[in-house]
Amino acid sequence: MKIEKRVWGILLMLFFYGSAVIVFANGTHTSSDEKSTDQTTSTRPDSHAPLGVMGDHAHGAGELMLSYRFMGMAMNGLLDGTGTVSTEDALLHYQMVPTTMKMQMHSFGAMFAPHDSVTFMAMTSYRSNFMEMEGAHTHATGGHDHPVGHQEMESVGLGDLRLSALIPLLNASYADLILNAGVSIPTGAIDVEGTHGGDELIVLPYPMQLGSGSFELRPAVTFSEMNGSWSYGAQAHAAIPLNENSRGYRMAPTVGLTLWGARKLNDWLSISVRGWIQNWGNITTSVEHTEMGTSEDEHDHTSHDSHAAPIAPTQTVYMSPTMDPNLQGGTRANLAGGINFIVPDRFGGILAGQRLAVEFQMPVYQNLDGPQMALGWTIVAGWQYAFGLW
Ligand SMILES: [Cu+2]
Repeated sequence: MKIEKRVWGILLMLFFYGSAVIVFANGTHTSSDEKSTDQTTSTRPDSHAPLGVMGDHAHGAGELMLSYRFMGMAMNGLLDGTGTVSTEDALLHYQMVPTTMKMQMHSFGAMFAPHDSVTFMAMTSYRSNFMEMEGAHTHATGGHDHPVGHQEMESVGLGDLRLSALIPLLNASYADLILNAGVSIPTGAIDVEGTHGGDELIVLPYPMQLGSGSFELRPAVTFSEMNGSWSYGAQAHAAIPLNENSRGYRMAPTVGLTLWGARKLNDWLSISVRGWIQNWGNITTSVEHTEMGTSEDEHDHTSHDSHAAPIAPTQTVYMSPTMDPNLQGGTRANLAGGINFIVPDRFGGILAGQRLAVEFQMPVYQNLDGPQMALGWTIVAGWQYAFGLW
């Protein structure tokens, strides 16, 4: 009953949030004479932000945009603050330590503008996570055909569903200011299980789960401007989880700021440089002294001794840093280079307006509550196509 109440509370909040959006939409409704100028700029390759930026543009009335985006991400090694921590050092405190992680995400999106004053956007994703770990101990159970202590974990499935309303506050021929009122619906699993060596199934650690488990507000505001062959923009964004999820934890809010500049080389190609900084906090949990790997009901920690070496006095209650809710937060600054490509209008037909874009991202500063896995690099590649329904 208690959970039902909470769900109703969240729905109510979403309703008010939605109402506020509609009020905003109607409020900006009056300046619609300038809207037609949008058509003249929308065919520029750089009229869409670098691919890693979401919700950067709105559409004209009756326009539908479909998109597909692939993201590949690699993480390597551990950081505590800004300093690296070796696997060996981390194993003094944990039974299991992650060494590498690979993430892949296929995102499918649609944008639709019923009116110039509002564009709706929906995005869902299919994710796969793969993590390699080293163990401090050998297992008595399970047949290993790999080096002792080496473990692999995998999780695959649907991510969270993102819905948003984009409200152009300013829509001039050269500049746009867009308010993004977004929400995230927890369609991604947070109870994916795997093994950690033996035959015992455990719930995989936080970074391996596919969703946040919580309803989130995802507000953003984006400004972009064109100046001759150049364009630039800025976006501030946040993700605010609203409720504790079904496993008794809640992700911390994330805030971020991104700045980019792009240069149009001709009518079909632009290149971009982007920098951004992001900060996110640790996980709060109402389940005390519980390892991620074990269920919420009472768990005798010594049961690990059935297949593990005795826990050294320096060891924490968490089997791995990835399972400690207090080792999930951090700050990261990134630099990215990108290319936007569009088939120009002169080609006509269904080819005109087809967009392809790529962005390659590297962190330049990472300060993590650790030991926590360090981000290596990210690549985003995608396709977008907008067309008028009326
Ligand atoms: Cu779009």
